[in-house]
Amino acid sequence: MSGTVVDGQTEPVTGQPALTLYGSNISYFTGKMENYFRIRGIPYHFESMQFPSMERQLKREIGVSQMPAVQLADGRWLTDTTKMIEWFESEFSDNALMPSDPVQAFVAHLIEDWADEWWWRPAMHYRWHYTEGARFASWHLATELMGSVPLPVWLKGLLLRRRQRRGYTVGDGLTGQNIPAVEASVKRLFGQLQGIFSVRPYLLGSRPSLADIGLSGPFFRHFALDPVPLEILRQTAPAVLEWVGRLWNSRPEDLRGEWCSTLPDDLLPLLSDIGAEYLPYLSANAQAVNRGHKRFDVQVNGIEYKKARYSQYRVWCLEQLRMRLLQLPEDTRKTTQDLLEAQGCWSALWQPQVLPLLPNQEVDLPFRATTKMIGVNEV
Ligand SMILES: N[C@@H](CCC(=O)N[C@@H](CS)C(=O)NCC(=O)O)C(=O)O
Repeated sequence: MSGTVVDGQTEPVTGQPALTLYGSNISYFTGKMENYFRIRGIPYHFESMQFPSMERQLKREIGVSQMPAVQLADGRWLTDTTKMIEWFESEFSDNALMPSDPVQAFVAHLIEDWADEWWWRPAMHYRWHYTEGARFASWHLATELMGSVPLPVWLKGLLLRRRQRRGYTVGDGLTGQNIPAVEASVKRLFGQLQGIFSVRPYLLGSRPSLADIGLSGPFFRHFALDPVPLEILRQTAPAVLEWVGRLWNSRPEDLRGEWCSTLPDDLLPLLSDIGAEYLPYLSANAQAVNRGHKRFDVQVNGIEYKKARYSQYRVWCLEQLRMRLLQLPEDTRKTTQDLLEAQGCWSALWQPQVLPLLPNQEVDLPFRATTKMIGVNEV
């Protein structure tokens, strides 16, 4: 599947497109990157990644096999949505995706990171646990990405379902016992966002920010696409569905709206969930990596994840959050610390004190990754 997207319209591929976005049109991080390109008005040509044929090329060009990957017109390859967005943003002089208030700017980075890393598991759960979602997604991916594999589509679908469950759902900490609580946490998020998008169009004002782009990852190609969470959204959080469409339809002109003057109170429950769930998980992951454990049990906010997969990449995510805090000017750092402390987001950020990073881990992003988000094929 391919097409050139210019100004929100899909057009037949006629001329030489500026850059190529390789991925899948039902992928979490590909969808996030597309939302970014559209908001910035960056034209791109979409190509579905082909497996297994592209795997070697991806490892050669970007160090790992993951999606999306971007190839620039000059032939260079890029990976990792967070660092790609940062790189493209450095080409603009207006810093238009970041709120002018540095405390809110830090919160935007924190929300992006949380959206990328924490909502991945529940998004994968809703897709691959329920037959309805798993049938849809496995048929789609088998035909979109694995057309050259000489096996019947039903068998490719079966292999995909097994791979995704082993790698990302029951193989990454979900159990019959914790699924109801994990689903309840997703519904709580839907409710919180329903409240926010009922009173303003985007998370931090009347214009989209990096925080909205981050949350488009779990929402655009998962919660608002997969049958089970989509029905929950329709019934309980239609303002969130409106936001998904609004963001997808946002253009560079929409970057002229207003920011909220101070951090809105309705974002505080999101921060306190980050402090109760995501940051303790990040810290437990770093401790597991420190001890050389590839699997670990972790209890956060009353939910026990069993044999969750370690992630070397997420050790780096924690380091990035610390670095962003330490880079703030002293008075802003103090205000941000007060805010984070009040929402229970402070102490987990600093544990363990020394992070088990690999030598030069991720320093070459967005051109080259050291690690994948999760070692999906590792036993
Ligand atoms: N940190 C990366 C994560 C990319 C990622 O993990 N993408 C998923 C698909 S949406 C993937 O390629 N997984 C690799 C696999 O399943 O082998 C980013 O921001 O781009």
